[in-house]
Amino acid sequence: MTEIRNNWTREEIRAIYNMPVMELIYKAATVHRENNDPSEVQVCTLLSVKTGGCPEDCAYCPQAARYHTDVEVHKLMPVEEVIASAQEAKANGSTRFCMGAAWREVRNNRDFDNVLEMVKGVNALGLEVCATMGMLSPEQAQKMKEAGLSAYNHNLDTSEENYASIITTRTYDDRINTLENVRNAGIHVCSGGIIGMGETVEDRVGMLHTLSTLPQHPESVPVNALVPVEGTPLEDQPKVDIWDMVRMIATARIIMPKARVRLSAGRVRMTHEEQALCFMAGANSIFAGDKLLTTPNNAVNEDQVLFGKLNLRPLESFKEEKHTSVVC
Ligand code: SAM
Ligand code: DTB
Ligand code: SF4
Repeated sequence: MTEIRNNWTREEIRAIYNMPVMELIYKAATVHRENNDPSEVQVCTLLSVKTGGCPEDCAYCPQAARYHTDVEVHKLMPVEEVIASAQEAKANGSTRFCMGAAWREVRNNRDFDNVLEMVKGVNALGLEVCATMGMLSPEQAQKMKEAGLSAYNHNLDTSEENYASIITTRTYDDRINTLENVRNAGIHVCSGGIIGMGETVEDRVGMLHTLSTLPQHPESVPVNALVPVEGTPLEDQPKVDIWDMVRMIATARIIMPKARVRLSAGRVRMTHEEQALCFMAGANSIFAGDKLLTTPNNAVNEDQVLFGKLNLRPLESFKEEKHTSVVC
């Protein structure tokens, strides 16, 4: 069994990231097999429950109010519509339902009460419930936990050094604080980042270093390839090279052996063969559904074909396995 380490050095991570790519994939695939069933892939569905109009200035994001994008702004969806959408996701084979809100932070108001109702309702369907809604206080995290939240997504996105070139309206420490609040409430942590924003290899290494030296590794680590959206400052960024994606996934797999490494945004631009390389390198989770939050994603039936070809199996919900609604 692989030793789980929280004392990785930047030098070690840099050396892994820069290994000859075939050696890197082989090592990652080996670590993956020692720690996980490589045929099992978690399928998560995303729903944007509150879209656009966000006060933050994240340079990649089509939902920031200050950029002129085609995103249709929408206030918080009614609880029943969200539950209906979760039911559909379940019918399509998802075991995790993730609700996204374009907020800087969660506020203690009627919207938050409704979010708690959404979490309860999705939980009652036997799905794992995840949310990504910006910063959370310790008290809000506790309430989310009590409502049945399984995991909270809050990405570091890039290295601490590069953070201010991507986002100026909050700090890296704000991000880490929320991750701590989530962890302390007993909610699983989902945190990763984006490549293809013009960052250096050292920034990628720095972000992976922060994630892998948290007191406990995140249970899931999404690796997003930037989806350049017209109207955002990063609209002209070139497509991410597949080998960069493979290096990120493989390195995350080696240093965080048991985390669910999620092949996230950008998958829509990848061929079946490219996605297969990512699974070989240790990715074991995807977002399914025709849409991510606001941008297109791979068609559900196309993913079914891919899973069939590669003999991959969607992960059973841990909740169904145990026949219980208790989470975490
Ligand atoms: N507002 C909350 C927050 O920022 O944490 C939650 C929603 S936000 C859209 C969730 C994550 O989506 C971001 O942290 C970022 O990693 C990812 N994301 C947003 N726009 C993206 C894009 N154009 N390409 C790739 N990932 C993106
Ligand atoms: C994550 O790391 N990737 C997802 C999820 N967490 C919330 C979001 C990707 C968003 C891509 C751009 C969009 O569709 O708006
Ligand atoms: Fe707002 Fe989140 Fe988009 Fe940043 S990433 S602009 S916080 S919705």
